[in-house]
Order: sequence, then C-alpha cells, then structure tokens
Amino acid sequence: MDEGSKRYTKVTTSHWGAFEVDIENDRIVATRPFAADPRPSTIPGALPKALNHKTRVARPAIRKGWLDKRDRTQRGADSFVELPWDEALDIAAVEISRVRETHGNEAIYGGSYGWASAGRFHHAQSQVHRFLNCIGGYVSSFGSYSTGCAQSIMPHVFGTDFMSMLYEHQDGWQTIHDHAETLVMFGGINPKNAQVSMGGITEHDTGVWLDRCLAKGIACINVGPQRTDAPDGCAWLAIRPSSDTALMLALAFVLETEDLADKDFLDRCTTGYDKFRPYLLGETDGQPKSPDWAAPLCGVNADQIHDLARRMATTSTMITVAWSIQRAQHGEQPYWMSAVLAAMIGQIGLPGCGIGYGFGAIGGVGKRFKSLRGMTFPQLHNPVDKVIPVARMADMLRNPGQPYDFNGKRENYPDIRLVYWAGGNPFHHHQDLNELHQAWQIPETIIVNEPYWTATTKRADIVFPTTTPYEREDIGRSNLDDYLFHMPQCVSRVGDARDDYDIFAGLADRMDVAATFTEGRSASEWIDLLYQSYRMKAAENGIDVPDLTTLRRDNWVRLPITDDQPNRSLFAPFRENPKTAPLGTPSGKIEVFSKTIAGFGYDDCIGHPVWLPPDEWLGAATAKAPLHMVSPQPKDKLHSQLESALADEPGARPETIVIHPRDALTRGIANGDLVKVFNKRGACRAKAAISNGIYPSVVALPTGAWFSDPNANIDLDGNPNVLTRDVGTSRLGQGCSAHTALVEVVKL
Ligand SMILES: Nc1nc2c(c(=O)[nH]1)N[C@H]1C(S)=C(S)[C@@H](COP(=O)(O)OP(=O)(O)OC[C@H]3O[C@@H](n4cnc5c(=O)[nH]c(N)nc54)[C@H](O)[C@@H]3O)O[C@H]1N2
Ligand SMILES: Nc1nc2c(c(=O)[nH]1)N[C@H]1C(S)=C(S)[C@@H](COP(=O)(O)OP(=O)(O)OC[C@H]3O[C@@H](n4cnc5c(=O)[nH]c(N)nc54)[C@H](O)[C@@H]3O)O[C@H]1N2
Ligand SMILES: [Mo]
Repeated sequence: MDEGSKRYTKVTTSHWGAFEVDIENDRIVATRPFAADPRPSTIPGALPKALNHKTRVARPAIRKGWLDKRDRTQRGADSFVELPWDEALDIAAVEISRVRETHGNEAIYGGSYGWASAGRFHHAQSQVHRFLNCIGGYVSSFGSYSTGCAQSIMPHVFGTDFMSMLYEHQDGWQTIHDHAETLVMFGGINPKNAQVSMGGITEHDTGVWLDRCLAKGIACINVGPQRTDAPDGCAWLAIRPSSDTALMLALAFVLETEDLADKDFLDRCTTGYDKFRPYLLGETDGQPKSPDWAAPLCGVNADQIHDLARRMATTSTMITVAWSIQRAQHGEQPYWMSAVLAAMIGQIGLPGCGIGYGFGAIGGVGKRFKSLRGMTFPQLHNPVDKVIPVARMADMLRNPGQPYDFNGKRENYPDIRLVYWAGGNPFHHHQDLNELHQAWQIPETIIVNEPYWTATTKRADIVFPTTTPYEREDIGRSNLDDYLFHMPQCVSRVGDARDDYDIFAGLADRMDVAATFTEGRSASEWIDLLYQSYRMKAAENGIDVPDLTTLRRDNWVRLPITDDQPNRSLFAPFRENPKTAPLGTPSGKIEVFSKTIAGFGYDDCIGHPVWLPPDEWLGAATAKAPLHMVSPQPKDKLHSQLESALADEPGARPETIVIHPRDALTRGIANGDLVKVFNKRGACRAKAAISNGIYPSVVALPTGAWFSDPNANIDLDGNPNVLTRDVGTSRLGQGCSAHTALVEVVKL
C-alpha cells in the first residue's frame, strides 16, 4: 500500500464500530471517532500499537517437536520453526489428507468458535468451514458461548429460534421509551457491553436510550451483583449471583397469592400453568416460593420483593434479561422463569412491555431496521452431521466415543485427531484452562490461523499468520446496523501474513479442491460477486444500495432501511389472537410446562422452571472458596483482541478485580494491591479495585487477559478462566457456565 509518506485518512468499521484511521508511511498512526457516532468506543485507540506489535505472527511456523517426531506432549512449551509458505502449506495439506484418509472427516474438529474480525468476505468462520466442507466436512458446533443455553431452552418455551427472536422481533428502544413505566433489568443493561456488535455497530446509542428513559422518569431497576451493570441513575436491587430464579419465583408467588396474576393471559396464551402453580405454592414439595423463602437465597429483604412484584403488576413493565444469567450452571431456569413471570404479569405483546433478552449485551439489540441479509461467503454443504454443543469442546477431546446428553438426544463424542481453528482464541474463551491445556495435548495435530501469538497460537502445531482487516479490502455490514462500509486496505500485509482465503485456497489447491473452494475467483472477485447479489436483493426489496465503485469512492453510506413499523411488539399478533397466530411450540402457546422437556427425563431441567442451586455459589461457599467470582466482558477491548498492545501500558496488567470493602478489609487488601485469586482449579494474579458497587462476597474479574506461561503455577495477567468450571449448564442446554465459580483472594 504505497501511497507515499503523505498522511491521509480513511474510514473503516469493526465489531466495536466505525472509526477514522490516519495512515502515514504504511502505518496506522492515529484513530478518531466516526462523526455520526454519539458515544464512540475507545477500543480503536489500541490499533496503532497493536497492528505491528511484536506479538504478530510474522511467518508460517511449525512446532519443533511436531515437525521432528509428531510430538503431542509439548504444546505450549515447545519452540517453533519458521518455514516458507509453500513448505508449510505442503506439510499441512499432507497431514490433513492423512487424517481424512486414516480416520475420516469425523476426526476433524472445525467448530472454530470465535469473533475474529468484522468484514463480510474475510469472515474467518465462513472461510474455514467452506474449506473443510470442500474436503468432505468436519465436526461442527452448535450455539455460542454467549447464549448457547438460551438457544436450547427458549425454543421450547416460545417456539421460535432464539437469535432471530432477539435480533428481529424484540421491541425497539423507542417503543420501550414511549410505553414502559418500569424497566426491570436482570443482570443490568451496560453500555460498556453495547460497544460491540457482530459485524459492527455505527451509532452507539444504548446509553443514550437509557439516559432518555431515566429522564422521562421510567423506573429503571438493575437487579444483580454489580451497580455498574447499569448507568448511574438506575436503582440497584443488589442480589447474589445465580439467585435470579429464586427472586423471580418469589415475585411470581406474590402475583399468584395477591391475585395480581393475569389469569386471562395465562388462559389464552400459555399452557401448563396448572402444573407449575402447585410447585410455586409449595404444594408439591412443601416449600412455598414466598418472598420469605427467597430473601436469604437472594440476599435481599422480603419487603423489597413484595414491593417490586406489586410495581411490576400494576405499571407498564418491561423485563430484560442479560445473557450472563444463562452463562451459569442451570442457566435454563432463570431464562424460562423470566418468560413465566412476564406471562403472569400478562403484558407480553403490548408495546414496550413484556420480556426482552440481551438489551445492552451487544449494540444493535433494540434498533429497528428492515431486514436486508446477504453478502455471506457460502459455506457449502457439510457432509458430516456430528455437531457438539460449542462449550463442550474440551469434554469432546477428553472423551472420544463417550455418550453425552444434549437437548433430548444422547450422542457419542467423535474421536478427534485434528483441530483446525481460525478466528477464535479458546485459551481465552474456554473454561478451566488448566484442564483445557491437558485436553489440548490429545489430538494428533492442531492448526491455527491467527494474526497474533496468542496462548492458542502458542499451543498449535502449525501456525499460519493471518492478516487483520486493515491489511485487506472488505465490505462491512451488520443486520443490526443501518450503515454499509467499504473497508479499504489501509496498510500492507504485516510480515508474511496472508488472508485466510489465500491460506485455504493454497491448501485446497494441494488437496485438489481448488476449483470448488475458489470457483476460480480472487478475493476481490468474490467481493464483487457477493456485493452484486446483495445489491440486487436490496433492489428487489425497494432498497437503493450504491454500486461498489461508488461505495469505494464514498467509503460508507447510510442505508434507507428505517423500519415501516417501528412500534411492532414481540408476540403482538399472538397476543391478539393465539389461534390465528400461534407460536411454534407444540401447544402453540407459551409453555409454562413443556411436555417435551419433561419427556427428556432430566433431573437438572424438569418440565417447568424450578429453583436449582448451582454447585458453586454463595449458598455453597466454603472456607477455602468463600467468594463468588463473576467474569464479565472487558470494557477496554473485545474479548482478548488487541490485548498484547493494551498489556504493554505501564501498570495495565494484571487485570483489575472488583472487591467489596468488607472483603478487602478482612483480607488486609488495599486499593491497587496485587492479589492472588485462586481455587482448586487454578490461580491468577489481579489488581484489587475496592468498590461498594459490588455485592459483599462477590468479586468481578473481566475476561480478556491472555493466558500466560503454562509452566507458571499462577496466571500472571489475570485470565478468569483458570478459575471457572468446565461443565455444561445442564443436560438440556450444555451451554457455557462461566459465571458459576467460587474463589478465594489473598494479598500477594
Ligand atoms: N469466564 C468467561 N469466559 C468467557 C465469557 C464469560 O462471560 N466469562 N464469555 C464467552 C463469550 S460470550 C465469548 S463470545 C467468548 C469470546 O471468545 P473469542 O471469540 O474466542 O475471543 P476473541 O479474543 O475475540 O478471539 C478472536 C481471535 O481471532 C483473531 N482474529 C481476528 N481477526 C482474524 C482474522 O481475520 N482471521 C483469523 N484467522 N483470526 C482473526 C483475534 O486475533 C483473536 O485471537 O469468550 C467466552 N468466554
Ligand atoms: N466491551 C465489550 N463488550 C462486549 C464484549 C467484550 O468483549 N467487550 N463481548 C460481547 C459478547 S461476545 C457478549 S456474549 C456480550 C455478553 O453480554 P452479557 O452476558 O450480558 O455480559 P457479561 O459482561 O458477561 O455480564 C453482565 C453482568 O451480569 C452480571 N451477572 C453475572 N452473574 C449474574 C447473575 O447470576 N445474576 C445477575 N442478575 N447478574 C449477573 C455481572 O455483574 C456482569 O457484569 O457482551 C458483548 N459486549
Ligand atoms: Mo459472546
């Protein structure tokens, strides 16, 4: 990219939004907010340092032990040998072919979970999946770490795909603002998290909407362990982590016993309330789920529960539930119970009221646009039909051929010999990293495409250095946004990095499937093609999208996709007439009791929502592990991305852990002290931040720090996943349960 030494500016987009980049001498030297963004993210600030950081992978590299003697015991401890591209691709192609021929495509795990980077064509998952499909398929994964549990349970309750319900059918912020009087936010709504969205978010307005709701006098109540999960001005009902189901049951109990439940809605629009009611009242188990019962479990007083229930029943109420709450053992229960609670209030289907999920989890939830999908690099057909729940990955590696339960089915784990990862960092995102480190030694070969020497890259056998979006041309577009971007190549490729597309084209060529993988097109020809068909589809829907030459020239455009019915409400037609607009559940109604789930016979997820205490929470605290650790998303970055540049800042690492003054005092910890956070699974360092904005006995350590040297018995930078548990949410959801963890903290 030689534009001379003159400084010039471009606009690009990313998962954290659009921004301007200043380029000089083939380097990004500065970034600035996109002019139309009311609350821009600060994340791009790390780019100038990150792009050419010493942690970039410069050349293809093969782990020495693997190269010499196919060693599998030294992953993470070995050195690497750099090889020219041709040689490295030859070796990888021969190895992939060997595994296929010897063990079949069922021995290849290509789930490859991760956020990678924004951009429609160079989407790492689409690239790796298409390549693996060209060679006969791979074992894939279902769901996300974000919402895996909800994606399994909620279709049983509402009869619809959870993600499309969330992104396409929920009430918009304007509707909530105009109609709600009470906003009850389980797990809060945090503009810090709404900074990011898959594929980009241009106008960051979640915080703007919350400010407007507060200014209008809407009672905004944050229910959870941290005050900072919602903006200042919101009320805080501080509760213990993992106690939401107990609280919701007690709210439901008040509605039922004070004749506040909407009987008409329950009759018309739900099924199975008669099976749930005896449990709620304690007729089946002798324990009424009253506020007095819930108060000690949640750590609130019973009067507050009564007051909240009455307020929710007598005002226009929107309940929102953060994704974090289902990222915990038995995460199915609060999700299901929130739907039952909203059904009892009876406002589902009314504008701005009822129930919503993930407002604030990512930006764009609550924006209303006409749907305009497309520009997806086709992944082709996967002939292998083995799919594991995404967060059971280490379990799969450890237990080849062993049975596991998942959402009513019993399957056997495949016998994985080769893992291919592109665009994710499992040694950041997976739970119980010390155990993952062991499981990771089992496959015969691990191949990783990555721009950086992350903990995952360091544990690979074959590493292909990958470009970042600033080193290639792409198109930026998200269904939750109304902007369309040309993402220009800003700088030359760093080192010998190649695009994922080129890497897979090189492998495909060696494995005689180049014609299927590339269809004879270069990356820019693919971008042209995907763009043309997107534009044509838009035109069919009456939406004018500029041609690619114009978009290249203008860099970005705001699309005319304002929703015609911005006040549409989730399940409004169903509410009006459940007979003519039934839900997709077996009963056509909201399932308070599910025959399907009851039929699975799971003791960890029965036919209606129940209170099931997790194995680790404050109700089960021990002398050795007395504190509940939550591990929220980091405010200064997206997961582990750009972390190496951020970690360079003086004093930036280890990561900060929030601790209550009482807990700090009893441990002799002062603000800023270096501490050790530990439990039976592992230990990490962290820096104490003392705050009374956290529930006593709860600590919060954000994700994102890179997992350090496996030989150190303490993770140096503060990755909470050395402490989290690697168990599924239940046999039904099998989701990630990261928020369920007890720890101890001591001053170092
Ligand atoms: N304890 C705990 N753990 C959690 C969570 C939690 O709440 N608590 N949350 C979970 C959730 S919801 C998620 S989504 C995960 C996130 O986990 P991940 O999505 O795995 O995290 P990222 O750091 O975004 O990893 C993306 C990687 O892709 C690389 N990359 C970027 N662009 C490209 C590209 O073009 N090509 C290739 N090949 N690579 C690229 C980046 O450098 C980075 O290493 O973490 C999960 N882990
Ligand atoms: N800046 C930034 N934003 C991000 C991301 C990022 O990496 N960086 N990642 C994005 C991704 S991939 C996802 S999936 C979303 C995740 O969005 P969420 O899952 O909503 O967010 P988390 O940050 O995991 O958790 C939010 C809060 O939930 C609270 N909490 C934890 N356990 C409980 C509980 O049992 N009950 C209650 N009531 N509250 C609880 C914690 O105090 C925590 O701060 O965030 C997205 N946003
Ligand atoms: Mo996520």
